[in-house]
Order: sequence, then C-alpha cells, then structure tokens
Amino acid sequence: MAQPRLIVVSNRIPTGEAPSGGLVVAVHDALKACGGIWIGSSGKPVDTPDPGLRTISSAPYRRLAFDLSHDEYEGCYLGYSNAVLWPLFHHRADLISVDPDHARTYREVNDRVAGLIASVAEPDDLIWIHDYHFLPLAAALRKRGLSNRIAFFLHIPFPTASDMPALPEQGLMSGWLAAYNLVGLQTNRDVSNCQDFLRGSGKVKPLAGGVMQYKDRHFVLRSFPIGIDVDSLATAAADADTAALRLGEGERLILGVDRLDYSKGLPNRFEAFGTYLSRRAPDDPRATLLEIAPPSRQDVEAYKDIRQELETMAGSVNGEHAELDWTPIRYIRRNMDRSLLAGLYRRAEVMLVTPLADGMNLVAKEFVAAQDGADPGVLILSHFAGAAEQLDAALMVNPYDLIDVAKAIDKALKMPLHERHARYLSLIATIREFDIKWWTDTFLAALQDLAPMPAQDSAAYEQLA
Ligand code: GDG
Repeated sequence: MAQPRLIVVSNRIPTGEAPSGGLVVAVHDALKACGGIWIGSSGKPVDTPDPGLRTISSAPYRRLAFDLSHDEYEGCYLGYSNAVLWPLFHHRADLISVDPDHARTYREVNDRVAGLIASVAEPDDLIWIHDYHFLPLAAALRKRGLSNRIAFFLHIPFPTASDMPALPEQGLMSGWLAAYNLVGLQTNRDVSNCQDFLRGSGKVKPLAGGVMQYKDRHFVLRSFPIGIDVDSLATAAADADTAALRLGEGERLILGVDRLDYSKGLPNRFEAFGTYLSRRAPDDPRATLLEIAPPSRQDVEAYKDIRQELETMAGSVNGEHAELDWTPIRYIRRNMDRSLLAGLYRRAEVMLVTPLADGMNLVAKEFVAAQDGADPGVLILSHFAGAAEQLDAALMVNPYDLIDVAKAIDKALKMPLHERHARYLSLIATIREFDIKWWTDTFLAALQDLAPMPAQDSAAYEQLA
C-alpha cells in the first residue's frame, strides 16, 4: 500500500540544518520516508506576525513556521498551555492560574493554526498533532470540513478524573479528543485515567479494544510509550571525553539530568540525598551528586520559585556535609552539550530519576543506553515516571519518601556486579525493543489502519473549536 503523505504539527520545529534529539530525529525520519510537511511555531513572539506560513526549508520535506503575536504567546503558550494545562496534567492543580482571556486565546490560536493547516492539507494526508498546546486542533480542522485521519499524541501524563474538574474547559475536553481518529498516550495508567474521565463525562462510551464511542462516531485511545535512538546514544556515550569532570580518589558519581521544572521533584531529590549523607557510615566511600538542570519557561510564575528553592537546598546540604576536599552536590544550571551528557551518563554509577509526575522520562532510557554492558550503573526510578511501567528492573522509589530514596542510593552504590548486570540486561532489552523507530512505526501504522472520519455537520464543532 502506498504511504500517504504526513503532516506533523508540534509547538516548535527545529530551525537548524541537522536535527538532533530523539523525537525530532524520529519525526524527521518519518517525514523523509513518507514525504510531507512539519508545521510549528517559530518560537519567540514577534511584533508584526506573518499571517501565513513561512517556509523554513523545502527538502527533503517542507518545514513551515507560523508566528505568534505577543498576546498569543502570552495567552496561549505561557498562560493556558504552561500555567493551566501543564500543572493540571502533572497533578498540580494548586499551581494553575485560571484566566478566561488565556483560555480564549488558546482556542483562537488553535483555530488560526487549523486554518493554516487546512490551506496546505490534501484529503489523503495523515495529520499527526503533538502535545497539550493543540488539544482542540482536530475539532477546529473538522469544523473546516477536513475528514483526514488525524492523530494526537500527548507527551505528558493524562490527569486523573479527580484533577480534571479544576479545568474550567473540562466540559469541552471529550469533544476535543473525540475529533481525533487516534489519541495516543504514554502509558496504560494514562489510558485508564483518560477512560475514567471520558466515561465520567457521560459523553463517551468505551467499547472493546481501545475503541471509544462519541455520539455516532468512534475514535481509538491507546498507549504508545515513546522510546529513544539507542545506538546513537550508545555511540555518543562511548566516544565522549569527560576528563574535565574530576572526582577525588574512590569518589562515586551520582547523576541527575532534568529540565528545571517542578514536576521533576528536584528539591525532594536534594533533600533525599542529604538524608543519605546523614545516614551514611563513616567508612562508606564519598558520593557526589552532579545535577544538570537547564532552566525552562522562566516567564511562567511557578518556575521562578523552584530555582531559588533548589539553590537554597543545595547550599544547605553542602553546608552541612561538605569537607575541604569534597562538595557533595554539584549543580549546573546550564544546557550541556549532548555528547558530553551522553559521556556523563556512562560515567555515572547511579542515575537519579525521581520526578513527582512525568509522561515518560527519556533521561532514564538514555542512561541505560549509555552504559558499558560489562560494568553497568544503576538506575533509581520514581514510580511516578511513565518509564516505570516498562523499566521495572530499575530500583523503584517513592520520591516523596526521603528515607526510601536514601536507602535506594545506598543499595545502588553497594550493588554487586552480578545484580547490576542482571538488571541492566532486562532494562536494555526493553529499551531496544521499544525504541523510537518502534514508536513512530507503530503509531503511524495504527493511524493508517483507521478509516477517515466522515465529514460531519460542522456546526457540531463550532462550539468546541
Ligand atoms: C516531555 C515529557 C517525555 C536535558 N538536559 C539537557 C538535555 N536534556 C535532554 C535529555 C532528554 C530531554 O532533554 C528531556 O526529556 P524528558 O523525557 O526527560 O523530559 P521533558 O523535556 O519534560 O519531555 C516527558 C518527553 O516529552 C518525550 O515524550 O518523556 O515525560 O515531559 O532527551 O537528554 N540535552 C542537552 N543538554 C542538556 O543539558 N543536550
């Protein structure tokens, strides 16, 4: 069967010549194979936005960007996407900042972007929309009469049915999702949360095999855990030069790598490491926690406090436990070169991945891919990372329980080679089987299997989009 053309929509598109990073490369490969178009925002807001799509490149597929005005960026991106949906979907309804103007701008931007997509889409194109910035996009496309096969993939967790009432627009959510042919989530836990919500909305009836009935039409809800490009990470890790990182004689390396985000549980991690240091036996070797946490979304209010909190916490742990020749926490608040990062994964004996909520967490998978199979390090993983559903051979922890994490650090540092090896073999087999190619292939095959959605009365979509 001929491959239909693919249109991918994501918040950002890579602007450079050579795309890097797992998802970007995977989408790039899929677009190269099917031919098609990648549409995304140009990033920062501009004073006089171009009303149309701007071509960034045309080969081997087209990359088209749309501009956001300052009001659109503030209301849609900072306001609704990152100060309402992101906290709510990460179970932090206490951090949401509700503003009806932001919700309206979010819907208006989605409607405008739908118009831009409709101007380039052809009837047989597969349309693949990424993430929470674009929940109403399919409804806005259907409103314009598009019957294409349209899929949505949510990279972050789906909220629980008890979190959802904090969203003033929750009444629209089932209609937004039902306008897609396929809704992909990271984990089975997300699918079950989404099903609970849809059932509770009274508008959607789950049928067998992930099929959902909404009014007189159907859509499919399934999990597709995202993976990584194992070989490229492993090669980068083996080739990297990390000599600049100097540790004392016998000093052990524990690593953390996260965007600076409250969902990643960084203060808990620093505190748990402090607890480990307090409980450590005097003759245990020294362990240093190297935390790399590049800042993100600094324009959103809730992100301002976390940096302050973390720096205070690092100072307090170091003040209590440092020696003249040892600083237990080294904290780098900067973006690190990808190959150096891969080398650090390989050098670390323990990796701490302790989010309070996370769609998947690619860092956990990258760490395993970077290991030397003959002498692998140990992954400590939060139950609340999506990756926990697949990577149960890691040392699983409750990030809220400081003593649990402290004990896991101690166990990881003392783990004999045969146990490290057995755990590594189980982890790497899963990561290899469900890699990034598996993810794009499986997702697109599932979408291609579905029938286009018959054009409906566009008035039904007017209230949603
Ligand atoms: C969202 C979901 C889901 C980090 N620091 C540096 C750096 N990184 C790279 C890592 C990794 C990526 O950024 C982070 O990915 P995560 O999956 O850990 O987290 P989010 O950014 O929150 O991503 C998440 C993901 O989407 C995919 O679906 O797993 O749950 O929240 O690749 O290596 N890269 C470089 N320098 C750094 O300092 N070069």
